[in-house]
Amino acid sequence: MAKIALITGINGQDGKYLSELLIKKGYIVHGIRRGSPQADIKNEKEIYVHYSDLTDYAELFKIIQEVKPDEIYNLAAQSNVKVSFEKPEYTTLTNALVPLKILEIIQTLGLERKTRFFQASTGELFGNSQEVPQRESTPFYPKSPYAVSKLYAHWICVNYREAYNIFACNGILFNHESPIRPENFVTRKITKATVRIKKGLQDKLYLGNLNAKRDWGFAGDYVKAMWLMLQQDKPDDYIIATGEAHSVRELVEFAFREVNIEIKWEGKGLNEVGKDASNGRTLVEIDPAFYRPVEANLLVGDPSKARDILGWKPSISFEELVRMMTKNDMNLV
Ligand code: F7E
Repeated sequence: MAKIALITGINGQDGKYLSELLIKKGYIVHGIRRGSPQADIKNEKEIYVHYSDLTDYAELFKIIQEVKPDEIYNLAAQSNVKVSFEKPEYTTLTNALVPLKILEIIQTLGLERKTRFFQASTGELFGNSQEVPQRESTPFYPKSPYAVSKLYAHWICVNYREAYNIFACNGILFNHESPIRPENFVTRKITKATVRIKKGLQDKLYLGNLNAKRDWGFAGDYVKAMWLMLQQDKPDDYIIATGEAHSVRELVEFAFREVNIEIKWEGKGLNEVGKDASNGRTLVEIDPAFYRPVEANLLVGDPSKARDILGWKPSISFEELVRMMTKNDMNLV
């Protein structure tokens, strides 16, 4: 019999990649999203879409009671770190309490033996951590309301696993991107801007902290790890990352190179600019509006445990990822 999966955040980047993967594997896929039934999403015909706000407990209860999924993937979140400083309470309600509600519903409905639960945890939990690269054993030190909300989600998942024997797993996901990444994340903001600048549709790209280093992988690889975690004999938590760190500055250089522009940096701090090396035109400037009140400087994960136990490894390098995204934006613009 086909397995049944329920995905929250079905219309987000990861929801789209994961639903495609599960449909290929023969799953019956249900998804939850906000909005109204008139809105359209890719794959809609193959997915049973439930339109619901996840903060509505009664509705969430009814959906899980009706679907009785074999696997639940909690991918819905207020996932933007910068926005979490402006909307800390909303971020907490969505990111921390929704996984708690799902775990409570699994238990209340007596689905502990049937339903396996995946929680999209995050490399942001490590925030200010001094250990590089970060492992499953590295102490957490969250640096944003987003990361603090995800810390609660992470631990409630561990707690319900230990207390009630629920098959619950945290995927500690480092940054993962794709051509469908929204523009309020730095990768897509940069790839789209380089293409628009190249085509004369935009003058400059304004960015915040160029020195932050992140571990950027391909979302299509990361959803495979989510699925693998739920197929094991035992539930556990795994870091999903590439193991390679790059700065935002390098990301800018790589993306411009894809459109044959070499960037030369001049100045310091807020006055630093990125110029087209061939003609001296300023293409990148700093706008302090994109700075965060505090942030993690260097996040890079060690995916050895996922490699050894899940047999998972990333298939796409940083350079290939930037190329894939820039090429896609070239076709779109
Ligand atoms: O920022 C810097 C910014 O917003 C990356 C989410 O998926 O991954 C993501 O969180 C870096 C940061 O992602 C701009 O300060 C500079 O250092 O693309 P981002 P994020 O905050 O790392 C983690 C693992 C998650 O769990 C999250 O849900 O880029 N940066 N200038 C900028 N960032 C943005 N967005 N815009 C800028 O102009």
